[in-house]
Amino acid sequence: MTRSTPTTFTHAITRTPAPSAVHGIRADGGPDPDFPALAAEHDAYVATLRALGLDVTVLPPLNDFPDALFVEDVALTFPEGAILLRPGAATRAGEVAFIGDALAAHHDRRFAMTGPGHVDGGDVLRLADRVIIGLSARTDRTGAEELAALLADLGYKAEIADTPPGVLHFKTGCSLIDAGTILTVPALADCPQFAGLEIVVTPSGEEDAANLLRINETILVGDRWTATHALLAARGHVVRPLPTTQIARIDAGLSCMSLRW
Ligand code: CIR
Repeated sequence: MTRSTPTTFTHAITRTPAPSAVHGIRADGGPDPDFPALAAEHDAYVATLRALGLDVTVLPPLNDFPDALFVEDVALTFPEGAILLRPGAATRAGEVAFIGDALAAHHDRRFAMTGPGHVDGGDVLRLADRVIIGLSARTDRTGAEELAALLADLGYKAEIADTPPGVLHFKTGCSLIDAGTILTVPALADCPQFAGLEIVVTPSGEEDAANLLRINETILVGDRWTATHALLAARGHVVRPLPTTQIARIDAGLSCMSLRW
C-alpha cells in the first residue's frame, strides 16, 4: 500500500508528572491513578520518543499544577515557530508561564494568545495542508479565531470545527494516521472539516484508541486497544503499543504528553 507521510518530527518537549498528578481533572469522577504506575507510563512514553529518534526535552514536575504533564494543552509547536495558548480550565492557566523558556530554547518566532478567549492544544489537529481547531468545553470561538489569526502569521491555514458533546478535546476523538487518513470515533466521522480525507472509524469498544500518536513511521497506540492495533497493522502501519491505563484515569491519552515539531 502506498501511503504519504505527513510532517516529520525531530523534537519533543515533555514534563515529568508531579505526585499531584493523581488529582488531575477528570470529567466523570473515577479513581485516582496510581502514581508510580503513572510515572512508569510517562517514562515509557519518553523512552519511546527517544527510541524513535526524537530529541526530547524533559521539563521538571510542577506540583502546583496536577495536569502540567499534559504539555500539549499549553502551546503549539511547528518548525516555523511556537504559539503560547490560553487553556480553558482555570486550574491549568498558570501552566503556560512554565513552558516559555523551553520554547524560547528552540523557536525564534514565538507568538502568544492574549485573550479573552481560550484554546487547549488538545483541540488542535494539524493536517498536511491545514490545521483544524475544535470547539469544546475548553476551546471557545473567540479563542479559536484569535488562534487562527496567529496561525496565519506562521503560514498555516486554520478551520474551526465542532467537538461532539462529552468528548473532552477534539483530538480525544481523532488522530491523523497518515497525510490523508484520520482515525476517528463514530461521533466525529461526519465532521465536515474531514472532507477529502479518508475516514477510518475506531473498532467498537475501542473509542479511546482514537487519541493515538503518530511519530514519523510509527504509530503509538494504547496497549489495551488490540483491535485497533490489528486494523492499523493491516493498513501497513508500524504500531507501538504503550501503557495508558493510569493517564486515562485523568482523561488523557498519548498526544497530550508532548509537544512535537
Ligand atoms: C485535563 O482535563 O485537562 C487533563 N486531566 C487531561 C488533559 C488531556 N490533554 C489532552 O487531551 N490534550
